[in-house]
Amino acid sequence: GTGNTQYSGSVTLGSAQSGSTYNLTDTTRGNHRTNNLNRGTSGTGTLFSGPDDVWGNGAASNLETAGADAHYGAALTWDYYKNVQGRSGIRGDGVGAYSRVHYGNNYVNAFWQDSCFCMTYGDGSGNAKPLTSIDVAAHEMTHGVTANTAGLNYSGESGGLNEATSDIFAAAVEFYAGNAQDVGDYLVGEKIDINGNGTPLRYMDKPSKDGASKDSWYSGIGSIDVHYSSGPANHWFYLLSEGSGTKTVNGVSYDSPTSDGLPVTGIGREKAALIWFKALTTKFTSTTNYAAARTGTLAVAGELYGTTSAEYTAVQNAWAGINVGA
Ligand code: ASN
Ligand code: ZN
Repeated sequence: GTGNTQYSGSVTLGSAQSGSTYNLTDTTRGNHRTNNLNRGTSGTGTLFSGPDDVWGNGAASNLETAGADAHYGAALTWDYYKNVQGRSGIRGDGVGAYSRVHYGNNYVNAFWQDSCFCMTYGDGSGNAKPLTSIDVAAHEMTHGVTANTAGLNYSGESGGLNEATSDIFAAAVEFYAGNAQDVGDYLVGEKIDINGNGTPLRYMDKPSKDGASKDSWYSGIGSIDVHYSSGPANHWFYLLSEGSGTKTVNGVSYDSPTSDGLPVTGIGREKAALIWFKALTTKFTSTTNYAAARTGTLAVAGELYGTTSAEYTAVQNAWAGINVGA
């Protein structure tokens, strides 16, 4: 079908036909479905369906539009994990999850739940637009991947690493999508305008730009909110991908410092994401902290590229750049 999304323009959506009715079930992606909660806050909602295979009109006032965005974000995330990381679905078993849109009234958040194997999106409120952008969808679905792999506990340092994992793959999926209207960047939630002044929810090149996230590790970082203790790991991913200092990518300017003042040479976001995914799925556990994440990613870099490689050195230097040392 065709989705007329709010954030990503006109896109192709996976749908199913039964008789003269079409519905938002993506048969090529584990039957991932998108449901309408119609402002409710419980239950599975109602599968989007209708007489034609066109979904939404690009405006938030059309109830199908959020469904089109959420369905598209889920499809991109599915494709990213399958085609880039070799993982079929959130559990790796080829089975799709489902999305619920139009959760509650003026709800300014989105969330993943293991209990329903589903993700849920609010419509936003005031300046904040519906939470259905590509990066938010990838962030939430990645919570499902993390829960089904490392199982990083959602508190303390492991909680920050859990959040960072969702931000890292949110960026990776957004770049992978190559969508002209929602281009890849190292910002999280830039389309939502949650602050009403055009700024994103989070910055990966210099997380402290949001006023609360930390750029570097310090003892005690495990006591702050996991959406802020994610900062150093997001920063590590940026440094490893693009290197320190100033850079413009897809028209967005970045300026990434290091805590030790030493430069980091980037290895590209594709290799950085491969290293993080392999560490997440083969090294990390529920209690992995920053020091253990360093050890795990170095082990993976050694396995993938060798311990004398530029990639291995870059992983080392990126950790040093966020104050996680030997
Ligand atoms: N949107 C938030 C997140 O995915 C919801 C939460 O705090 N868990 O991190
Ligand atoms: Zn999250």
